[in-house]
Amino acid sequence: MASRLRIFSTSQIVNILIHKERQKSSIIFQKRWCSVLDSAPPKKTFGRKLLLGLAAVGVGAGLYNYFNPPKQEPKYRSGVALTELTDFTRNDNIMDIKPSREVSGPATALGLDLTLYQYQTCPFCCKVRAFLEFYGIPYKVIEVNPVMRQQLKFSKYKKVPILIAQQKDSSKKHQLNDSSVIISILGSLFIDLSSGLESILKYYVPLSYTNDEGKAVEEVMNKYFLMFGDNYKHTNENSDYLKKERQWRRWADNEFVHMLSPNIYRTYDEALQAFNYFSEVGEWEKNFSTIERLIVIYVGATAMYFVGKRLKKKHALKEDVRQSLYDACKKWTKEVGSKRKFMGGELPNLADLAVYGMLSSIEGCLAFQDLLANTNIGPWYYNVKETVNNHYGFRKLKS
Ligand SMILES: N[C@@H](CCC(=O)N[C@@H](CS)C(=O)NCC(=O)O)C(=O)O
Repeated sequence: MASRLRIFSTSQIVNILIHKERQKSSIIFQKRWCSVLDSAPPKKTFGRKLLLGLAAVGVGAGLYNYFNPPKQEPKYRSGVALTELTDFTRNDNIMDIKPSREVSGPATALGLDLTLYQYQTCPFCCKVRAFLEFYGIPYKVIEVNPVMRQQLKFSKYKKVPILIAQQKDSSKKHQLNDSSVIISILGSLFIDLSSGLESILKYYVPLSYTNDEGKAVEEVMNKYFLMFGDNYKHTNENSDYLKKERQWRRWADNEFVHMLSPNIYRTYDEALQAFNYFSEVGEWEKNFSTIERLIVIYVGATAMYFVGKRLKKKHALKEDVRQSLYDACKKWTKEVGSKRKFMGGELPNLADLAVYGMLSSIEGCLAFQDLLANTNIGPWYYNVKETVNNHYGFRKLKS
C-alpha cells in the first residue's frame, strides 16, 4: 500500500502537469471548434476541481510517505547472493536416530538444538567439539560407523562433521557441512545472539565448482570469515588480529592436519595402537557390534598404515614424519609467542581452538607423547584444555 502511494505521489505530480498542459491546449482546441460550430465552450470549473483534487491527493500521499516511510529491505552486510534463502541448508530427510550420547553445558538458553554427526577422533570433529565445549553449548552426538556410514544415509555430503541445527521456535532442520563453516556460522551467531541462526545462514552460501582434480565440489568461500553485523568497530589493530586468526584457522585445516595421520600410523604397531585408542574413546564397544568393531580396528589399521605412507609423500613430509609434526607445532607456539597465554590473548580464539581441537584427536597416541617430550607445546595445549573443559567461552556469549 505504502509503495503504491509512493508511485502515485511522484508520477501523479508529473501527470498533473502534463494534464494541465493538455487541458490548456484542449480548451484552445475546443474554443476554435466552438467558434466554428458556434456552440458554448465546456465549463472550466470541473477541470480545475479535478486538478485541485489530484494535487491534494499527491500532497497527501507525499505527507503520508514522509510520516510512514515504506519498509526498507534489510541491508545485507556481505557480498553473497542476496536472492539465496536459508533453505539451501534445509534437510527434511534426517532420520530419527538415537544419539550415541548427549553433552551438557551451561549455555542452555540459546534456543538451539544441535546434533553432531562425527567420528570421535576425526580431527575436524574434535575441532568442532572443542569449540562447542569452550562455549558450553549442549549438543547431541551421533557416532558414525566409519566403514558402513549408514548414519549418513540422509545426506548427499558424506564427510563428517555434519551439524544438524534447529532453532527451537522453527520446524526447519539445517544441515551444516564442514567444520570451519559450522564454527564460523555459530561463531557469528554468538557475537550477536539476537541475529538468529536463519539470518546468519544467508551469509554462508556454498559455491559449486569443479576442482583441479576434475571433481564437482561445493565450498563456502568465506568460511573463515565471521559476520560481525553492526557491532564491529573497525580499527587497523582489529583487522590485523582477525586476519591472523583466519590465516591460522586455514593453516590448521590445510597444513597442520596433514601432519597427524602419517604420524599416528607411522608403523603398523602404532596404527593398531591408534585404532585401539579410537575404539576406546569412541566407545565402539557400545556403539558397534563386536564383529563391526574388530573389522574396523584391523582393516582400518592396515589400510591407514598404507594411507599414512601415501599422505607422507603427498604432503612432502620429512623422512622421519615426527620432525614435520614437531616443526609445525614449533611454528604455532612461535606465533603464539611468550607474551600472551593464547593467540587470542587471555582466552583462546578460533585459531587456538582449531589447533588445540585437532591435536586433541591424537592425545592418546604415541606421537602425542613424543610431541610433548620434544617440543614446548605442552603448556599451551593444557591451558586451552582447561578453558575448553570449564567452558570459559560461556562468559563471552552475549544476548
Ligand atoms: N573440510 C572438511 C573435511 C572433513 C573430512 O575430511 N572428514 C573426514 C574424516 S576426518 C571424512 O569424513 N572423510 C570421509 C570418510 O571418512 O568417509 C571439514 O573441515 O569438516
